[in-house]
Amino acid sequence: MAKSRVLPAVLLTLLLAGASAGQAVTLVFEGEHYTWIKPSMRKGTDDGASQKGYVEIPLQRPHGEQEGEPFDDGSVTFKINIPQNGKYWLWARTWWYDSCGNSFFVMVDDMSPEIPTYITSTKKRKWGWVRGRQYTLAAGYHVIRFQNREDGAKLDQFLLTTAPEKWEPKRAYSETAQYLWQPEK
Ligand SMILES: [Ca+2]
Repeated sequence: MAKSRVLPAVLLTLLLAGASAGQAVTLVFEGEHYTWIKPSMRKGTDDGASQKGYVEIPLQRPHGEQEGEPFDDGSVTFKINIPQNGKYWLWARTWWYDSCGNSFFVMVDDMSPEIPTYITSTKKRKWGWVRGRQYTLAAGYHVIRFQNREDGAKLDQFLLTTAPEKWEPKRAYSETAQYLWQPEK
């Protein structure tokens, strides 16, 4: 009897795990493969970054040592094609200079919101993932912008995923360039 009870429980767990993994949609974009860029945002290279490329708000001299207004509105903007309706968590793979160089404004579709949201974390001077907000996105084209909030902030990749809130990215992932809008040639 014990055997027959255990087996269905294991099968059910496997089926549930398979179902949730199979349904999650994850889109991965390289920061340096932006659609549009506005200085002072610029490209950089680093062996620790996926495809050895990133974009950054370069350090200023003097570097801002206090929280204040950004010195410009440099940004990268991505036009992407969401394949299916869903609630997508935004994650960004970033490198921060210090606690006054550890954030980007993030705008989704509304490029001049009254209160823009931003991403930040305390992880400094190494590449790592930062979670942003969850967005409800309909299938079709959307624009996402990362904009200067503090100098010394770098963006390697970002991803959008319908995986559950508890899921965390662990490394850099292969780019899903098919979801990035391409201008007609
Ligand atoms: Ca990259």
